[in-house]
Amino acid sequence: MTLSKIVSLKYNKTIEKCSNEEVYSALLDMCKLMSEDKVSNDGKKKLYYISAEFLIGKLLSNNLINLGVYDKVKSELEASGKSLAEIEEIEMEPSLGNGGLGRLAACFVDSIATLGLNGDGVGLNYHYGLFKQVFENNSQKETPNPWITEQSWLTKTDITYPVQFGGFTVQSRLYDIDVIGYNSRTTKLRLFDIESVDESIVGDTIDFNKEEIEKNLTLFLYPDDSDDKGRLLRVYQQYFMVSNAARLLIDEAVEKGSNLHDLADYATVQINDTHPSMVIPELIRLLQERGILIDEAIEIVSKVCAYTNHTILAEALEKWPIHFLDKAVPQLMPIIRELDNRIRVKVSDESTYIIKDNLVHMAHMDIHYGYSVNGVAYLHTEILKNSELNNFYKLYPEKFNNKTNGITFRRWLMSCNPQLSALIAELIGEGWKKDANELEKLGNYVNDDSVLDKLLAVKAGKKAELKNYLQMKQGMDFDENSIFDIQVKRLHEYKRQQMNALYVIHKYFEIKSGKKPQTPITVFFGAKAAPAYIIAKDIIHLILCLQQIINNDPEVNQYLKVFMVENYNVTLAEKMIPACDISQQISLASKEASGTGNMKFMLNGAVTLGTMDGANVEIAELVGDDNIFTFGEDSQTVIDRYERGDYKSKDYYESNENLKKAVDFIISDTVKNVGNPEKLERLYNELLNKDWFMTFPDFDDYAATREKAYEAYNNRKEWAKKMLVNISKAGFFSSDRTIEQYNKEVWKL
Ligand code: 26V
Repeated sequence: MTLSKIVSLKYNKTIEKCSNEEVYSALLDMCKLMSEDKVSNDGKKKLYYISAEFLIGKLLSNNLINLGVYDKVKSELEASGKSLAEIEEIEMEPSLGNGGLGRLAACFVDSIATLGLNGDGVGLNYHYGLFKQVFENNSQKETPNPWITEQSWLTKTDITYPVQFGGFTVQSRLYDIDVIGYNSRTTKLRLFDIESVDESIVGDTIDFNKEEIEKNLTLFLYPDDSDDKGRLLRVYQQYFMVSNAARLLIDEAVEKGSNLHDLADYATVQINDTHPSMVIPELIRLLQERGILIDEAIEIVSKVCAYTNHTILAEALEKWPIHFLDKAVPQLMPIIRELDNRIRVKVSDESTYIIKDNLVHMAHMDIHYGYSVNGVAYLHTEILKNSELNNFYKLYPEKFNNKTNGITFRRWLMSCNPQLSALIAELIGEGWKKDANELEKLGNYVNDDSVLDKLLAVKAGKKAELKNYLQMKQGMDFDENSIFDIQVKRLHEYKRQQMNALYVIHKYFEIKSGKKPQTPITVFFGAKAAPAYIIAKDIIHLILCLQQIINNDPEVNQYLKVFMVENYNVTLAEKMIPACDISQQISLASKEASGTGNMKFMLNGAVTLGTMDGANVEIAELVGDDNIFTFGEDSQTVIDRYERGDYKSKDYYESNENLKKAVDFIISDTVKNVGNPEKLERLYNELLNKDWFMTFPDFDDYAATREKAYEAYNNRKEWAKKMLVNISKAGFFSSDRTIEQYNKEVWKL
């Protein structure tokens, strides 16, 4: 049915006469109707991709593209004086994820649907999602981010389960979101909620009573976990998620004819990081309830569950105190103890035990009782095998495998960059939309001047678009012909936004002393810091102070500007990434498991400035040395340095004049005058006395390499070649490839 038909049935008027809100609502109806006509795979064995996060972003454009009606709808709207871009503004972005892990899950369900696999995403329906970031006095403040509007992509189902906690029971309710695959099939994102959720306990801030579980359970994603009450709430959330998922899985298997003894023929579970790990004891418990003896229940579950590790940072590997689990989910503790005891009998290496010092090590349970353990990039998996999880690798070498992450090209090229998509299609046809490897054909054009010019023109267009957008939305003003140098990702010390900021200070001094860049530079940051992560918030504070100082200094601001966008999210990513010239991927080598932003930038013709970390290593190998700027110590050097424990940042500070000057600037009167001295001094001391993620040893190489990149940008033709090579080699990073590998080597659907 056409849009005008739906509009006329729904409102009894023409599109022209409708408000944007009415058109949006009609478009929602249209997509839902059209997706009913698509088939979903109903094969015997089904994947349950359980994840605490699905950072799906806005769905309208993406769904229109995947339904194959984007262009048609766009022109139909234009003919009626409406703009699809304006209508998109009405949709709220569901903020159901923190960053890479959640966005990866969203790309994966898109690919699962597109490839027509039998698999659903299963998670939670947080009403306020992650917080919304606002800046006040050059600092981050967190406010609630409601996203569920009266009419939304959520469909209420009649599936509901009682979920028992220590001392009380809540009733769940399942909501579905259709995940529409490209031109083919659909699948579902299944989000559980509690019936008794109460939004009214939240005011203007993200503080709320963390003990009223029956009201607050699904209000926020990872509520502030700095105190015990917040951490305990997270345990309740996790159990609620997996208990529902496990029951859904069992019900669906039984309906298809499983006698539960053969459950592994009907279901496989991917545990996305350790957040859903309790699904293992919960499934065992449910099978026992249905009359299966513990030995067999364990054996069955061990054939169903597979685990993905997304980080080597020790502080991010979940370990729950036994007394938490005893309080929240007492029915699981005897099973977890039994699982631990069986390992203690079998295995002599105590470091692999599940319960140690009254803590339950969730990842250990996953590895012992799952059939697959995977890392998310080549280097990451090697580090897991050879260092972080080496003791487990020695026990179960056959369980370990790598699945380098990927991104969906539907959202991260076709939807966010239709101009580049059109140019690509003009050159190599449409085949790449189904098989991303066909992008390689672009390699034939690296010496074609007219193609290179067109590519530069597309980039210039996207830069102008971003300028207009940020001017309108965030009041920013900058030169669209400057170099757009972008670092957008969660704020974490290991990602080293602080090193980027130190370089900006260094550049500011250079310009002041008369050394001006040939092409002006605009440095963009975008990042949320966890509400309780003090130093991360101090880094944001420094960047916002630099923004105020540099952008208002007439001696400098024609050559250098700095911006930190407010509330960086998927919607902003879709505008910033296509406009980027230089993609900053500067984590301390060994610390970034993969990164997926790096892939999105490359696909949109940005050139990477990065360390040999995560998937950067694979990008570097694919594009070759001429088409990437790498710097910094390698992962082994870093790992060895941690092992020796002899890193002293002060030594570098004292022997490096440029670095010292930049670091000292943090506590200069210039910065203190626009900032908060306490925060600035805290950050200064942290760098000088700790610098745990070793920004100082890499600083000189980083600065020199960055200069090289800026220099290279000035040769426009050579730069355009680098852009084209990056795009042509990006095919490997399609999430369709990743999902095909998971299916072939792990799930076997
Ligand atoms: C979580 C936490 C929580 C406590 C404080 C410190 C901390 C640090 C990091 C994390 C991240 C946990 C898992 C995660 O999001 N990993 C990301 O997963 C992406 C998808 O695989 C991957 O591309 C990123 O490199 C990886 O950081």
